[in-house]
Amino acid sequence: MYAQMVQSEATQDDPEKLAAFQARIDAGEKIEPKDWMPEGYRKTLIRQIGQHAHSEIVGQLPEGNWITRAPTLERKAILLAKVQDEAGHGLYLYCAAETMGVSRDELTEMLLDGRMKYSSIFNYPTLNWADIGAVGWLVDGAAIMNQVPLQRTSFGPYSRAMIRICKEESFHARQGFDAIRKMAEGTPAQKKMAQDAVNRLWFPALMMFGPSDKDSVHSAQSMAWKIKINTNDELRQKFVDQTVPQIEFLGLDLPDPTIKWNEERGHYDYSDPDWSEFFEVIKGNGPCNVDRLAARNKAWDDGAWVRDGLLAHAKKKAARQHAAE
Ligand code: BYC
Repeated sequence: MYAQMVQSEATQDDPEKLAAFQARIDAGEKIEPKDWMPEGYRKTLIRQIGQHAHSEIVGQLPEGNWITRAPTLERKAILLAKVQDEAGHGLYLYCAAETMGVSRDELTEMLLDGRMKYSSIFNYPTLNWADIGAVGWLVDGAAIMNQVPLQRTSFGPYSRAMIRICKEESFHARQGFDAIRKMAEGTPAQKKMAQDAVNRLWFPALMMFGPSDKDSVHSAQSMAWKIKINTNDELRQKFVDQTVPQIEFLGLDLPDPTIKWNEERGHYDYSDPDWSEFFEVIKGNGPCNVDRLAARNKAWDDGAWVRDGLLAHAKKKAARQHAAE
């Protein structure tokens, strides 16, 4: 049932109820879990919040890989805290999705068997320490650009989760910028590593905002429902405008030679990522898709005894309480 739920917004709802619902959205009201909502609204939120939760969880893998190899104790403590925060973000988001009537186990199963997606960015490898700085700065920076407007999303539990998440994401982006700045100001070899990380992660970071507006299937309906506040291209442009001066501040070369300030538009011109690569990555054919899903499947299987034990304990406790009543 939920497999179908994450596929399409198209449903048949009572036109009067639909109109009243849209009026609430247009008036800026928050929709809460027990309120009436179109099935398409519910499906879209389960798809988006679920995908977002999975991204937070899978996003721990490329960074977690570097905890044991952080260059100093301070960097290790910071990275450890960041990776733990991502787990917490996943949990807030799974809880928000659960209010829509889908369980966390169902969502997890859909991730594990490939029916649900997670952000394309996490299918790229983190090859060295400079990549960890670049991930914090560019990837969390892109995530913040997307997530700050989502604090105003129309669904109450999602909006409230985003408020907490955004506070922590700001710290994540700052620690990433600080790590990459240290490398950019370091030895020629360190500066070269920083440049290489920016060159490799720039276009994958741009892909995080989704396909261009002309190819985005869900944007129009999601914006009408105020699930999304901005289009994919609007946010991508904001990210470019914010990040180019930061690259220049670091004394690094721009990763895309076509980047140029456009006086007339008041924005930087830039090149789009290779969209055929993006669509391959989200189909499962990126550099790390197989490894990421294998790691999540292994973690799920290895944790089965813990879940079984907890469930057995809860059942026993409930039976004891029942007998005492
Ligand atoms: N990766 O019609 P569209 C983070 C899919 S950061 C994979 O524009 P929509 C973190 C899309 O799902 C990342 N798939 O879709 C940071 C749809 O396919 P389905 C998490 C993508 O939903 C640091 C199809 O392409 N953030 O967690 O209107 C450390 C057509 O796209 C991507 C969020 O998830 C992509 N990049 O807009 C740790 C933010 N882009 O579902 C963790 C919330 C598109 O029909 N999500 N697709 O099969 C959103 O804002 C929106 O879902 C998107 C896409 C902007 C991503």
